[in-house]
Amino acid sequence: APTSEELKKFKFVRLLSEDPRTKTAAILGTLGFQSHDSVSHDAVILLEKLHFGTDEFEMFTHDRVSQYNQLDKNDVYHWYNILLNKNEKWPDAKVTLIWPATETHIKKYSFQQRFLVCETPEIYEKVVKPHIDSIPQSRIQWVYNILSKQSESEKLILEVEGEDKGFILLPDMKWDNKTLESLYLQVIVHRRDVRSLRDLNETHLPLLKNLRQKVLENVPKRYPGVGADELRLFVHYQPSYYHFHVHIMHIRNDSIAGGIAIAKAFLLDDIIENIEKFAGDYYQRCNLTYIMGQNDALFSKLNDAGARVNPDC
Ligand code: M7G
Repeated sequence: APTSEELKKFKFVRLLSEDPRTKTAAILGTLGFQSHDSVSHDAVILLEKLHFGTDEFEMFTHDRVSQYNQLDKNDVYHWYNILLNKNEKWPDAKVTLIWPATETHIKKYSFQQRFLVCETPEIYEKVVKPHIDSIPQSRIQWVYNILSKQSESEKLILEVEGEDKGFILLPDMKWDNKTLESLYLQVIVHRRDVRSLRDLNETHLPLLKNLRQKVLENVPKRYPGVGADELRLFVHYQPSYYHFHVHIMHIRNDSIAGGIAIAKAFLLDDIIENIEKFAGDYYQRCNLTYIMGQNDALFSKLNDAGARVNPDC
């Protein structure tokens, strides 16, 4: 990984997107330095202003605040901008660097218009499946690194071994690993043959039920104060990565823009029930309606196939 000094060589190119509500932004730049190959590669930086740590709220009685700049006052109301003293314990912002970044990364994090599409089983077979087949395996190298414990192994929360029912539970890259209210974990399954929600059938019920039970049992133990009934377990359709994984998020974390939105997030409990109670091949037979950004390579293919939602579909 690049060192702090090397990271400072990042050259700003342009802002890709920003969200004042979540205090996040995605920035495109270039980065290159001698200890690597000296060539500048595209780099995407995801920037997030961090929440205060629980031990930080006493700042007003300590010397954490270095300066108050009064903005205005009205009756008993006084407002200020403040400058905080620096301290490694209380970082200001979190940076996720994607480097070297591909065109797909740049498109994913760029502002884009989104539309609803309705995917029938026929459209899945004709358009979506060939699209998934065309994605190089290298795009999910990070998943294989986790499963083989080459990366992030010190952060594993739980591993259940086994080809069929096995999985790994670990913190999501988006979590600050600290703020319980924004807890965000991932389950990544060991088996490599389930690419998305569309592939799930009754043979996967033992896997789905086991992982649901183990997650709800273990997460509250690991993070006291978080209840099993405060965890949202869901999968994305379409996902960005076609290796089956389940998102686990605290229900008060609704700041991940779009990530928990209806027509993107499908509740694990609903998935289990649909397969168990209604049909083993429910997800091979149903229509799936979801939101898709127009920068996504799949979007133009779905558009050509007439999958955009319209009054007659
Ligand atoms: P997704 O639904 O396929 O895509 O979820 P999304 O990014 O559009 O939500 C993939 C999830 O894996 C996201 O929540 C990512 O934050 C998370 N993630 C992605 N990468 C590359 C990593 C990684 O390298 N490590 C970890 N721990 N999580 C990651």
